[in-house]
Amino acid sequence: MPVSIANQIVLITGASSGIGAACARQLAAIGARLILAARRFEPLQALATELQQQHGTDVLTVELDVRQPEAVSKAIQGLPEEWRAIDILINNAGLSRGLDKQYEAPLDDWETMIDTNVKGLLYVTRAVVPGMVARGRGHVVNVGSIAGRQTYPGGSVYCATKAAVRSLSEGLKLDLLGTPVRVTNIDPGLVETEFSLVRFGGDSDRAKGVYQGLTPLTGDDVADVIVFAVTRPAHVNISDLLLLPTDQSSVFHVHRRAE
Ligand code: NDP
Ligand code: 8X3
Repeated sequence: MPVSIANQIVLITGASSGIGAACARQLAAIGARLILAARRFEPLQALATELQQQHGTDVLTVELDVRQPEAVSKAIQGLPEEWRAIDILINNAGLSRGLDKQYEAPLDDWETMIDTNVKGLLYVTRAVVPGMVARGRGHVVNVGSIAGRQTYPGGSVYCATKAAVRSLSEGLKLDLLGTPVRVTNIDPGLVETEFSLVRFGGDSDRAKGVYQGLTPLTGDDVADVIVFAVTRPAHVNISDLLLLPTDQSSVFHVHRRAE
């Protein structure tokens, strides 16, 4: 049976679109209080207004670039008193840039992916988890990827960042042993969001091609599973999840129908 998380404080990074926004909608529907963080403030505000109108959700929006360690620390430490006791952290902010060969890719793409997906996730974890340990409650959900389990051509740095997320989830769970704080790593396969649009620098035709002929996961499909993980009883830790579309078996095996 699910445990209620009504009135619990959930911080979602990368809440301005895709999986993060879907998590926000589902968590609002079950009464959570939400801190929504991302770089783009307008979509965050629009989402906050939607959730306030639809569910009466208590929402705080935070314009934040997770690549900036001082800004992250300041944002968490500077939260209004009534928002400080974060119960659930969803480390979802992340991105891919390009699909270039390892020996040809622009260095800047690597910096962006490593700084966001690995270092950014670490900065937020480092800022939030000590409070969870001190309060004796908390749950961290790290959004990895199937790309962290299998490397594909042109994806080696993105894949490496997601393999790192998997290691960081494992390491955090080890370091938190003896505390009640839980850690969940979730590795989705193909999810149709803004992810491919960002990867291909706004080329929408190329982005659409990624999902052509198959039925990909939606942000809501991933949010469903995250909500399941965070609503288990306190003694249950869902540690590791691989979530694929039925039309996908591995990064290399995707069933596409002729359209
Ligand atoms: P989207 O592009 O739709 O969402 C990515 C989110 O990350 C946006 O809200 C974006 O907000 C935020 N973000 C990116 N960089 C930063 C930053 N420096 N600081 C703060 N926020 C940032 O893609 P998805 O929803 O698909 O991606 C969410 C997560 O899921 C990512 O970690 C991705 O790697 C992972 N994933 C995605 C899969 C897919 O197929 N789509 C599959 C497996 C995992 P903003 O631009 O406003 O900052
Ligand atoms: C996103 C899924 O396979 O496009 O992490 O890398 S994939």
